Amino acid sequence: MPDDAVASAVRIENRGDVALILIDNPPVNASSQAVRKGLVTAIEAANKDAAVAAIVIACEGRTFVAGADIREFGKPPLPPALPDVLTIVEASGKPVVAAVHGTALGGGFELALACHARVLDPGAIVGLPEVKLGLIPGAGGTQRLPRLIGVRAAIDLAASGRQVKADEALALGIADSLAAGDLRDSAIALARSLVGRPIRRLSELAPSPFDRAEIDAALAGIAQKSRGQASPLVAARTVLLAAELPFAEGMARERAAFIECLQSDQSKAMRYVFMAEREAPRAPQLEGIAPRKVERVGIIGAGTMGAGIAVAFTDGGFSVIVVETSEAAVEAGRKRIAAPWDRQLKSGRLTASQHEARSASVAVGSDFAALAACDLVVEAAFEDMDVKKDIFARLGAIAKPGAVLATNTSYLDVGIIAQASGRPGDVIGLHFFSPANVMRLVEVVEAPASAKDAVATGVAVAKKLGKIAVVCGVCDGFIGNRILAHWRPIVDMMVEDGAAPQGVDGALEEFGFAMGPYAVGDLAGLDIGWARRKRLAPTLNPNVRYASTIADELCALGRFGQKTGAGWYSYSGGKKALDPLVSGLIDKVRAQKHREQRVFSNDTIQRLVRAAIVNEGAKVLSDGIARRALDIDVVLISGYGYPAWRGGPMFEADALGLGRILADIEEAHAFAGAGYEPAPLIVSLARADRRFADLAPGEAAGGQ
Ligand code: 3H9
Repeated sequence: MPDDAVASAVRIENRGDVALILIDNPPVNASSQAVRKGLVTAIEAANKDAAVAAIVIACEGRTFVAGADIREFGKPPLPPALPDVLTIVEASGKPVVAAVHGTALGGGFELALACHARVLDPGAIVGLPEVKLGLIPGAGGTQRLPRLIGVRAAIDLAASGRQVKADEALALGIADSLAAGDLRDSAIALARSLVGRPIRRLSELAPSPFDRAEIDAALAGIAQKSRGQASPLVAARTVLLAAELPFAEGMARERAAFIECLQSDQSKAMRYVFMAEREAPRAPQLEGIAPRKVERVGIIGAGTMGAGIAVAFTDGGFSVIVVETSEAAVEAGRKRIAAPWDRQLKSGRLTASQHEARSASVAVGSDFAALAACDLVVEAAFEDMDVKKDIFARLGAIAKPGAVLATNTSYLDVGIIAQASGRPGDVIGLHFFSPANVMRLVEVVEAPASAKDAVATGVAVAKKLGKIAVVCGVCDGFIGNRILAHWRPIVDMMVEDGAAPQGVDGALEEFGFAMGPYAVGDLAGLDIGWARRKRLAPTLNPNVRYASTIADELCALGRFGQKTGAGWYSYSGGKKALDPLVSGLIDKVRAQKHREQRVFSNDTIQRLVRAAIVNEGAKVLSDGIARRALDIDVVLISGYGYPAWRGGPMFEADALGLGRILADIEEAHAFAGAGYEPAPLIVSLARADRRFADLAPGEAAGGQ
């Protein structure tokens, strides 16, 4: 490592008798090797300098150190190791104060904990997000934090990875103070005030006493909530060691556990997901394309989706106009849009003035012509082709030149909708997921005639909303719903052939999905799928097994899921329960269809579902609907609850070996019949011993 790289990453500016150590390692000041080396040099120099009485560590740019450098993981270790660097920081004979702005995460937060006091900018955030990378804090976080805020609170932070805002950090005792004015000035003043007083090193403190039964209950809760992910429980147990072992021994145990996690398949998968989420919006076909400017956004429809989209855009800082068809719908829409902000006001997540500002940024009315002033219009009307064609014909006529016109359809052909507008170059799909103000995924649909800069605008806008954009082509269901529509019937077939819906839910929750498909169906509303099945009924392939009879009969009884108090489960009093009516109905359909009954193990359910997902994923790739396997992984994880610790279906298939997945696909085909034939892409990759990740963007498309 050249000296000038170290010098540019960390420098000292003397402010009177205080040495201000400045870390400057864009974009997020990760603690890369140059930073680690520079910190050691700077701390040693400041300690040797007789003119220096105290030290402040601060960062240039947008944030304090946001963690260890993720790109260094998986490579041979580059000395000095961060824990050793932090030992040197903490051992400083002169008081060291951290001046924290932006996000002090992981190793960055651990650096702040190795300092003798912490001043936070009021907008700062701290946290230990290592578990989200399949890791645990590995630079003293598990041992210093419980000594500062107690074992229970430290377990909560280390096992959840949640971010803590400055106010809470102050209340927990993480921050000594919040900066009232200039952060560095505040930190310098605090550092001066510590001169001549005993230095408070967290490693020398003992954690305060705690209730062991409460901790045991917390550990049990973490194990259950992790759904197969290992690191949260490892993080929690390692924090607990702080109460049982001397600091040095705790540190050694933390290091060993960190390394074990680092080498685990789960961490490799989660680090891939971190990078894939950042790579997804960089669609190769959009390289160098500048998005159009968007300030004012129109939304057509204020139902559940439209209202959620309106909230998302308003929260994202856009000025929003929502158009409905009648005064009654306008009124209902206004209420729907205000509801999440009202809740946030009540819980203190929004101040009264923020609440007022949000409400003032969105206008709900019934004048379609108001959309003429918008730079982007998102249509979220009823999911019906004729309705959408009519809207786009009107929109095409009134929208200003250059405005991007987007449909939020989840299945319909965006190309046909685009043609109806008379200006198909301006039309894209923006497929939000429900609730749109919460879910992070947006599929940006590129129709055949969509202009590249219209698509780039969809991506840029999604980023501004804090969402993950994945660009995809037009087909029935795009990436996510197409894959869902493919694997979902398999579990219905299993239920017809002997599995119980709750058994399937249990198996897939054990696999790591947040909820099983039947519980999800009840939550989302079974009527949506029913309407789609009725729409597609005339085009059904008679050779493909139809396994939705039970669902159809539930819907015919008005059991649409939670919203009607009953679906696959019953929900009297809001509590999910098994319903004998459902098992009776299943028995009836099984008897009518004369299906031979068999037992489905959890393993069989999990393998066949994964095989169906990967198989359709391969077809999505070879049809050019997704250009890269990572797009499919990101969609399945962020939109459909595929466990992130598995890395997504395509990553997992690569990791397990496509030969093994192909065997599962063949088993799924033997079970489910026509429509489940192995994708030619998988067969050819498995034969050539290649992986999805080996494919260059778009290479799979048209290659069959
Ligand atoms: C750790 O600390 C382990 C220790 O306990 C023990 C060690 C021994 N490293 O997200 P963005 C890049 S584990 C390298 O788009 P934002 C990112 O890839 C770590 N690179 O910005 C992207 O690059 P590109 C614990 C990193 O403003 C660019 O920075 N820390 C790292 O939306 C911008 O990122 C974490 O897990 C990194 N650590 O969000 C924090 N972080 O443009 C992870 C970011 O080339 N980071 N990059 O694609 C974050 O949560 C967000 O990046 C942050 C900024 C909130 C900081």
